[in-house]
Amino acid sequence: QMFDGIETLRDRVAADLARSRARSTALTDAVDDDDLVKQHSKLMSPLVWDFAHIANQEELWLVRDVGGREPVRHDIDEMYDAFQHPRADRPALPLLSPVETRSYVREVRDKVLDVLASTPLEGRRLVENAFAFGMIVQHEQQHNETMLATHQLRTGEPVLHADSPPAPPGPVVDEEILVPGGPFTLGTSVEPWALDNERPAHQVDVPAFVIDKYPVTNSAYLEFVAAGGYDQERWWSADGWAYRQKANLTSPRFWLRDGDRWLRNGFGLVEPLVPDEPVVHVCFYEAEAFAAWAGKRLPTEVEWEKAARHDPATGRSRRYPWGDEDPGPQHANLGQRHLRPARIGAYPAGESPLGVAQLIGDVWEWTSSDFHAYPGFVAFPYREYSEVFFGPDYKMLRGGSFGADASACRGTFRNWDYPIRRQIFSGLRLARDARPDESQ
Ligand code: AVJ
Ligand code: FE
Repeated sequence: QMFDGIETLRDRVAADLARSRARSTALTDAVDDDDLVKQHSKLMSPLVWDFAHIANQEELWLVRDVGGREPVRHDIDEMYDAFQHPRADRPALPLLSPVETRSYVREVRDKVLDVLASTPLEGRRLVENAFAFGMIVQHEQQHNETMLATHQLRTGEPVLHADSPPAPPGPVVDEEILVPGGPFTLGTSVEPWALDNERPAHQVDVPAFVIDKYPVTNSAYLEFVAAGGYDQERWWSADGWAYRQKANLTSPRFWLRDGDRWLRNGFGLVEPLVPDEPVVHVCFYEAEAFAAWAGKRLPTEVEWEKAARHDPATGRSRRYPWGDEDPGPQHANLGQRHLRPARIGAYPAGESPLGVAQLIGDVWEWTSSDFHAYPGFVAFPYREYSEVFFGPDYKMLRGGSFGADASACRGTFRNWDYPIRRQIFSGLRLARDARPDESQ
């Protein structure tokens, strides 16, 4: 359905592998060796751990499993197993040095390219084998986004550089959009690289609701801060208020107060807050409190996906808000092309049929939903990818950020994190129930 032929598939996998590796290399070459092995925050791994973990997963899934080859470094599997060592403990491990890591990463990749050239990608093995490569590309890109968040936490002079995102091409009118009630196809059974938790496609009935055209901006969020929202318990859930007190939250992470104005630190560059840029680095509890203060609520995960994928003209769910075409630079701010979210209105070509904008890219959007399996879920290729995280501990985020790569972001893609996390590139969009007079 999606590949024109086997050689196109092989070329596409090779190109995606090269692209994710160029990004890992750039993120690790940007800093010196001390910086690579150091822990910039207890929330994150040293960058050198992520890099070797990327190669170790690639070795496990592609060299050993798909390729049936001998292990490259069986002895380090345990050290780079995320389930064996929490992030806070990783700097104390006898990690491979930066030099050893780079040579391990290269050795694994050489074998992977050899496996790719000789692996059957036809008939019954296409799905399994191609998926393993796609999963590994997405895995590297997801860790690249995590490494980008580590960069945001490091102190010192800026080391990453990128062009500014596009400006809105015309006047921007923020508005609410009614999403009519009725059936919608959630998830996918055909998207080739969709992970287990996005499957299978199934119909859900979604009552009419209203969602904002754009994500919440810095200026809107600043009104909440200025109105004393962080000191007014009534906007916060019980857990949210307890965390706000414990962590002494007073504004989004990386905001700095300078007299009567606010600045923001983005990758070491301190500058005035851009009013019409989506707010980023808020945790779920802050998102929830802001929504309550604004007289609205967060969308559920299902509502978010319906706003993003539902085409009322055909009743069909699209791959992306703009259609079935893979994301291009005209559609969305993805892939670390820019080091910040784009101002609202910057991507009219990325709007959904109902006119909801910037759902993909810019900032991950918190939803009110916990992480649950879709009916008919089958863990694949391993329980530890999703299944062990199901339950009430995690909240779902949708849509990807400027740091998410297109290969690891689609209309069906589901991300999750603890409700206290704010070092990720997370923002929000507001929703509300439709009034009876609206939903006719
Ligand atoms: C889907 C982003 C929550 O980073 O923990 C990386 C992705 N899984 N390695 C994570 C992942 C295994 C995962 N998230
Ligand atoms: Fe991982």
